[in-house]
Amino acid sequence: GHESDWRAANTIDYQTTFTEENGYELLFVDADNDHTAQMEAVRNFIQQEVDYIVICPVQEAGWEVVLEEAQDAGIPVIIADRTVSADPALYTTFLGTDTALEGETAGLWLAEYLDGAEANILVIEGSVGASAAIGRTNGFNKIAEQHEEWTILDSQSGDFTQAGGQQVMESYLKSYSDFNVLVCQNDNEAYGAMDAMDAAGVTYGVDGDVIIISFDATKEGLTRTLDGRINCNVECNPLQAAGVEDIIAKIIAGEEIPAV
Ligand code: GZL
Repeated sequence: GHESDWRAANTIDYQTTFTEENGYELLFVDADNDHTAQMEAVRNFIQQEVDYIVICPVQEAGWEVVLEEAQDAGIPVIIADRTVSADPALYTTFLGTDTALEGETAGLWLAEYLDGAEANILVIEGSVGASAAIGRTNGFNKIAEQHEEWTILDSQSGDFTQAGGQQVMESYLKSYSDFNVLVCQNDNEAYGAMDAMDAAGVTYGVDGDVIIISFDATKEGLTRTLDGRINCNVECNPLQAAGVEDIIAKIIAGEEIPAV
């Protein structure tokens, strides 16, 4: 896709790693955050008899059939960035971050920052069905459940986009006036939410009324964290192509590949 700055960095990383001068022919498809388009792209790769297929799955569900087709065609599949719910026997390995740990990290940071104070929390989730959104939600909720002084008022998807973050925040501002924490599951959603709060005169950040927690720690996200507009930004490294390249080298060398 091209939903976020993180995704753009991830894409550039693949395109600058799997180059002709490095000995590769890269067939790259931007499926525009669409699961059906991703499955179609994988089927086309199988038809073209590629050597390896790398999938950054928009959603975790619905991959069993096309993974079986790739396996039947004898093409190793590497699942990258987000996980799939399919049986791990259907693909070579997964390489990506632990988004549940990222969610927990955000919760633990908030607990320390609030030091027992009450929290009325709004959440802008990532794309529906994406393991990154599910992981961050579950991880954060694991900590939230330990704090009876915290209330999660609402949790809706902003699809990891700036427009989505703004739309959800505009809707929240119509329904909620007593929130003091906003969790955005990526930086681009946070930028959109900030635009909405600016327009409504709601203050945020270290000197504002609303604590903002974000994920990705992109360059712009870090800038807004360092200047205090975002209170906490949980890192998620988009530079995964070298790890994928290592896995391919191991496959070529006939080495054992760990499942994760
Ligand atoms: C996380 C990745 C997420 C980023 C978003 O591993 O899947 O997708 O957090 C991106 O910015 O859209």
